[in-house]
Amino acid sequence: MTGEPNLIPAPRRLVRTGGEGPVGEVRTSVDPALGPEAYRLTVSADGVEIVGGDDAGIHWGSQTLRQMRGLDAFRRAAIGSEPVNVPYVVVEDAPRFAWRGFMLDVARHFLPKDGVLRYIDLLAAHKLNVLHLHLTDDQGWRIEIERYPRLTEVGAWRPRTRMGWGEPVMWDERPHGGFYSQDDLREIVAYAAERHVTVVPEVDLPGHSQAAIAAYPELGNSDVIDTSALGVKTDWGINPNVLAPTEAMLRFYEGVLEEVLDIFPSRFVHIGGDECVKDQWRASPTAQERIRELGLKDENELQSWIIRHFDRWLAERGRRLVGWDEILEGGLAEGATVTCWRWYRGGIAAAKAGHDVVMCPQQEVYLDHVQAPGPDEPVPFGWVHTLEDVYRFEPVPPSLAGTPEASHVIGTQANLWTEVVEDLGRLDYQAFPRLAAFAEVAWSQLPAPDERDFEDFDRRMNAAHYARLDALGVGYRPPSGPHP
Ligand code: TNX
Repeated sequence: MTGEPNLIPAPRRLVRTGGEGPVGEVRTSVDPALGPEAYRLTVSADGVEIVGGDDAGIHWGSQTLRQMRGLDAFRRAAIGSEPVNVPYVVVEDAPRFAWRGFMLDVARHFLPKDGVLRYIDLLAAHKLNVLHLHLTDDQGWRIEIERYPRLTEVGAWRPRTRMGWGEPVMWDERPHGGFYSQDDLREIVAYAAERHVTVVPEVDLPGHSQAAIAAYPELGNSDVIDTSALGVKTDWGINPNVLAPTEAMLRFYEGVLEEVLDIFPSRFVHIGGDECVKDQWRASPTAQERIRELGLKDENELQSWIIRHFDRWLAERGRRLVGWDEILEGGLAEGATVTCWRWYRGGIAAAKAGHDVVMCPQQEVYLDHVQAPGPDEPVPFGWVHTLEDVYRFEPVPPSLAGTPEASHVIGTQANLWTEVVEDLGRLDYQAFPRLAAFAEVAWSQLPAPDERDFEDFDRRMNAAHYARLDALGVGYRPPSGPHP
């Protein structure tokens, strides 16, 4: 007997029709009536058939079948010699959200291309379909821009790195760096597309830009500080060294974005917008002059002026701007979509104003945060988000649920910042198993948080899914807790 399929994420409907048989050739077809990304998987004595609402639907159906085929379907090389039987079933399935994302910060710690490709495989295996790549930050610039070579010659490298966030302050005294060539990124985009994953690039501005300023000091507020003395940042936190709000800066970033658009076909392009400290703009005669010239009220409106510029610029090129929820301050740009990270508030306001929103609150789905209370987690950072907490995360807050504006919540995303995630081992440990719970939240139609059957999810994890992650070679946090 093959037992229960124990699928993750849980499908809408699964009926066992009795019996089981080997998987031969899989017949596939498209029936648009099923809807985007939906599929119907039928396994019977007649063989296996997957009907998708589109090609993505067929792909997600094949991921479900893969789970039913057993562990060899997750290994790099099969070790079983017996053909496995799969149970006869009819599975009908469709995603709850169109944007089921994972944000990976490759700026704080660079993740070489192979690691990114591996994560694309892991996302696809969990029916997640957006990889948001955070490509630039104070601590590193990771995307080759041909017209501005110093961005990676200078901005991709730092001499040492602060270890952890807390006291005592410690440094690893090791050079760190790296970047993706444009060919690397094209390969990543194509690999993702084959797996129905869209790569959404992020170039963070006007805050979180010190690596760019280190490369091109004229981008910073040189009338306030000596920007030529700034290096790539080696420690963490909110940083006062931000871009100067000048026409020259806008032209520079248009040049950057032109190359970004050429590499990434994604409709959505993320321009950051988070945590831009306005102190230098307050002190800068150039910035103050700009505020007067443009007839703006304050520095928030000045940030908004920058974001609106790129909103229009992207729209003219058939793309849509995405930004963190700080872009609401000073007025939300007309076409903007918001990734809401500071609880739900900005997302609710944006949805009520008719903007699309991706919910990724820091209080719920920040996978850099610890996953258990107590002193034993290897990287003691952030609030506690246990596996159960993530399983009970609800992307649509009560004040939007049931209203027409709820349809503006186009999706949800788990974010993994990498200040304290320095290699693939740590990345796996922080991401899994929580990303499996998140995938179920993003895909499945789950009841309200309090009514969710976490025990059932946990049972499916223990009965089947941890073994799949083992077969995939994922170094997840063991359910028994970290190694001493
Ligand atoms: C806040 S979330 C940030 C990041 C940090 C993260 C650490 C967001 C848009 N900004 O720069 O890495 O907290 O959890």
